[in-house]
Amino acid sequence: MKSQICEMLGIEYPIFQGAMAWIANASLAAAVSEAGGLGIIAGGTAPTKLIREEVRKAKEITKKPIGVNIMLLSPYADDMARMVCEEGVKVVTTGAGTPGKYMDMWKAHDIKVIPVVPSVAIAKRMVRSGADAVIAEGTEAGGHVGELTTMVLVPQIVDAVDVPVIAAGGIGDGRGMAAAFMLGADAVQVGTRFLAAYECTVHENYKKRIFNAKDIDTIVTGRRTGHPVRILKNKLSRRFIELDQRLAPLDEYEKLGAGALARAVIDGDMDNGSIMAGQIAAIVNKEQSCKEIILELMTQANKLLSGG
Ligand code: TUI
Repeated sequence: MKSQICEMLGIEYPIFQGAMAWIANASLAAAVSEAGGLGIIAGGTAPTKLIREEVRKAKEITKKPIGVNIMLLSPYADDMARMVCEEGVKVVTTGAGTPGKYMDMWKAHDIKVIPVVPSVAIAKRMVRSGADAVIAEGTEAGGHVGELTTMVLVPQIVDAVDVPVIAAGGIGDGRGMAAAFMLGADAVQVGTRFLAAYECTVHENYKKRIFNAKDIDTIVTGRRTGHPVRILKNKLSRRFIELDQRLAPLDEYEKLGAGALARAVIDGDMDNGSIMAGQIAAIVNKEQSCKEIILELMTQANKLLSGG
């Protein structure tokens, strides 16, 4: 299953680790890259200095390629965009917006740019502005999501653009990976499954909630704000629903959401924290190393795709 994207990025397996804000740090990303996938450090809304340190730490752990994700809603996005050039990062993925204004700078630094896209129109726009590949992320994903499912989004984007397409959203094992390849994807991006990795430093309480999650345990909050976010149901998600029901002013969503992800990831607050997770959380049941996860996905997908 050596794909075009593996050649482009110099990786062994067509598996990206999803850029989970506050979670995907040097420990996780370096372990994924060392195991032959593409580890990605998530910029999230963290200050640039913190992420620069994570990039440097990761480079000490592995010599293999590592990506950085820039979340374009972050107040530090401009700074982060320069930092990846200064640190010699070779792969940048973006989320929650259009990175057009950074494209020339990144190209001048020989960076491969791979934006996450939630629709065909946005995918086409990204490719026109110079994207080397796109990540087609379905609404099954955790965190900030679009409307379309992976099943319908991936083949339509594959038909619409002439760059490699990485499928994301709802992929947690080799079956999902094989399905994504059948839809025309060149690689997959996996987030929630990597929460269960030994190398993932997310709070134990967060991991336990993932292990105990059932199929219907996630919900999309904040649709009214234009920034819908999929999280596990808890006290916080119920408070978001209350805001929807009384048509609360939009700044109340911002207040409720502020710092909520760090509360879950770092403090382990499973009531008032934002436990971002994809719909596939229910199949994630055991702790494994990144290497075990990647090899299991590859073995299972290869077997299915070869008719086994
Ligand atoms: O970015 C994500 N997922 C995320 S980011 C995040 S951090 C966060 N923290 C607090 C509040 C909100 C987010 C958690 N999860 N996924 C990639 C993604 N990108 N999903 C959807 C999009 C997207 C949406 C619109 C990409 C481009 C786009 O373009 C709109 C336009 O018109 O330019």
